[in-house]
Amino acid sequence: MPQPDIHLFTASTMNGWKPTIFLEEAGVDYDLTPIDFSTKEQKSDWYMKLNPNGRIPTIVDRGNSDFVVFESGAILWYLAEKYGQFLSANPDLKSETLQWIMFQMGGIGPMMGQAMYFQRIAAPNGQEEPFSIQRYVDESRRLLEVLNGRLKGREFLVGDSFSIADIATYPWARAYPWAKVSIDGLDHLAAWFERIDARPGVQRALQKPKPVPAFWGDADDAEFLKENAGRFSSDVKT
Ligand SMILES: N[C@@H](CCC(=O)N[C@@H](CS)C(=O)NCC(=O)O)C(=O)O
Repeated sequence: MPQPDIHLFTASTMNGWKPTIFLEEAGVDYDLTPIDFSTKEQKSDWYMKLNPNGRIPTIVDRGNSDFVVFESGAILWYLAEKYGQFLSANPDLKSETLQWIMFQMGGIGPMMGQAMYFQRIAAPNGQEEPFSIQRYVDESRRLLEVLNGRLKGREFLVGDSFSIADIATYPWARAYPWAKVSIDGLDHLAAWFERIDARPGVQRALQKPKPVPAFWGDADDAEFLKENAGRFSSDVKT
């Protein structure tokens, strides 16, 4: 049996699930190697040769001379071009898709990531920073309001079909309970969550390498809370 083209290195986090969602939704065969944060595998010499940033995700394309792609937005773009899925060929729609990906990569991800860090890692370790928490929760809420406005009268972020803009944005925005950001009154956003939650490819992806119900507010997982807060003692951020 030939090996699949795509070898994905990832973990169960918001950035980590983006390529997994693409590959499951596209129905593409791939190998997945889980990266273990507890042993700081993402900072190991072998991994940092693939990803100089020492973070997940990364892909290696065996079908393209082992070409390596890091940065989750660039990975989605690469996969969309390779497989001709989830990115319109129409130049304007393509530009809109990339605009919403940039909005996620520069806004939703970093701001919600900091809201999570200060509440889920710093605070349980005695570094309670109300000003920082307020700043990042407020900015995250503002960004979710932008998404809500965009989704008014639309099923998806761009055009009339599921795209890599939805894939990039969903794991972060959907983790609003973990970031403790309210979505009260954001009905278009809530309806979009329901639509994406229901997709079988998304559901399969969120099980890999392992499910984390605490992100979606489904479970009060004391063991996970403790393990997550333990990241304070290292330089692992999200
Ligand atoms: N901009 C990068 C961010 C990647 C990132 O921050 N990944 C986190 C998981 S969501 C990570 O690997 N954290 C481990 C660490 O900080 O060492 C991307 O989008 O790929």
